[in-house]
Amino acid sequence: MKKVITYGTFDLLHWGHINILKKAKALGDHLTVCVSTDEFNKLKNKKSYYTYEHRKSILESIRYVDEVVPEENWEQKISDITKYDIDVFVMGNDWEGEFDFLRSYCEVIYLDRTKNISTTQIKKDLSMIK
Ligand code: C2G
Repeated sequence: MKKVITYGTFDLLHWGHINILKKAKALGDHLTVCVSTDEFNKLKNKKSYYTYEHRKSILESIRYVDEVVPEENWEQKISDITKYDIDVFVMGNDWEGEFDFLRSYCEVIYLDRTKNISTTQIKKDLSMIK
């Protein structure tokens, strides 16, 4: 069984997230999503609207997602690849090159981001509504 993993906050889930999850799953037979905890988001200078538990339950409802586990720090990726027996690591290409060090452990694939959608843009647009 070819296992794929991807990482992210996945806040205010949108079709850009769905696109990458769909494409990531298509690269194998099983997709693990490592979703950032609220504490780790602080390290990423991100404040998510939905809590970790809610973001996890939303991701678990997606047909392309087989397993959702916590991302608690920047250093866990190498051990995750062993722990979850991963064959393919996938990230959007805003991360192009950042995770090439993982190539000695598994395949590393960067996928094109979906244009014209982001959680930041959603928050900005919504803040304009009086
Ligand atoms: N994404 C995308 N298209 C968008 C928006 C996001 O393909 N329009 C992808 C990102 O490239 C990322 C994934 O969706 O691969 C999750 O996006 P975020 O939740 O913003 O993830 P990020 O904060 O970049 O966290 O250790 C890695 C980090 O946890 C990544």
